[in-house]
Amino acid sequence: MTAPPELDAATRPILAFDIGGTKIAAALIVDGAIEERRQVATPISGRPEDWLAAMVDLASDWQGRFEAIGAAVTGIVQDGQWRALNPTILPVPAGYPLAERLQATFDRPVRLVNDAQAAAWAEFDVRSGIRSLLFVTVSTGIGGGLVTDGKLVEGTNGAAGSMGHVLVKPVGGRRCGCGAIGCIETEASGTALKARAAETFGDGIEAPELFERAKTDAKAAVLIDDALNLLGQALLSARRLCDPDLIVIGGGIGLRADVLAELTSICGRLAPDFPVPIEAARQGADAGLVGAALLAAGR
Ligand code: BMX
Ligand code: ZN
Repeated sequence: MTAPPELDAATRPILAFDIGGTKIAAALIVDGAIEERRQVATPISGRPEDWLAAMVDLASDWQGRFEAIGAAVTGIVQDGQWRALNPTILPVPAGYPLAERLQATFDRPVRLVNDAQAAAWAEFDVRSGIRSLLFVTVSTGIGGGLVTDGKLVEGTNGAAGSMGHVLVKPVGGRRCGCGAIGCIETEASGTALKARAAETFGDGIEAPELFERAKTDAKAAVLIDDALNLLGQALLSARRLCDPDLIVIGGGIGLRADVLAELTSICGRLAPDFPVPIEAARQGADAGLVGAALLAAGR
């Protein structure tokens, strides 16, 4: 009998996770394609053990069907350790050994990466003819990832591309959970829009409802306009710094057609010198999962 051929690294089935401020998603992924997918709301206890338990539960039907684990996480990853840049997005204890815990739990090799960096890698992989890309997610928080000369840039501290903490209102802005004043994340993320809506209309208005209101309510429209203008400026600063072939926008808010159109128009207006295309993430909300799987498969 001949032994089965060794699986090519790219075609190894991978168990992928995406741990965000709002949801934890899990998927079985082969060669960048999602075969099965599940998700739950991120437990709000703030205890990593509860997030880990949710991950075990999500993957319970897939025992023995994966060769490695890729996890895209909100926050910063350095040497397999995980921490928050902004603990109000997810209160990750500093230096949490997530890679070691996942390895001990699932008995498979683990690759950890920031969620937006993972998404940047997936969006780069799915396209041909480009060498660089800036990915920006506008979601619970605002994250970013950079691919330069065909390589994912993780940074000395795992924090490369941390778009959410580009300063847009250092004077008169809000204090961000990262400690600085006036980060774009405190002005234009889903969390920020909810907070700004609460200041004007009272509690309980989530970002999607604020966008709906803005169609008929001038005060809501001003809030949205201000947030998108600041976001456009942050995007332009990042674009100036990196000069990528392409900018890709993802996240629940970033994937809205009206948001993408507005950002394109702001960048075009403020920097007409050379156009950089801005596109929606082709892998939509799954870019982080796919990117983590590709990296875990060594691609
Ligand atoms: C925050 C930061 C980033 C993350 C971004 C988007 C934390 C916990 N997260 O800026 O690392 O990429 O939010 O995160 O500090 P998401 O949860 O909104 O996808
Ligand atoms: Zn910040």
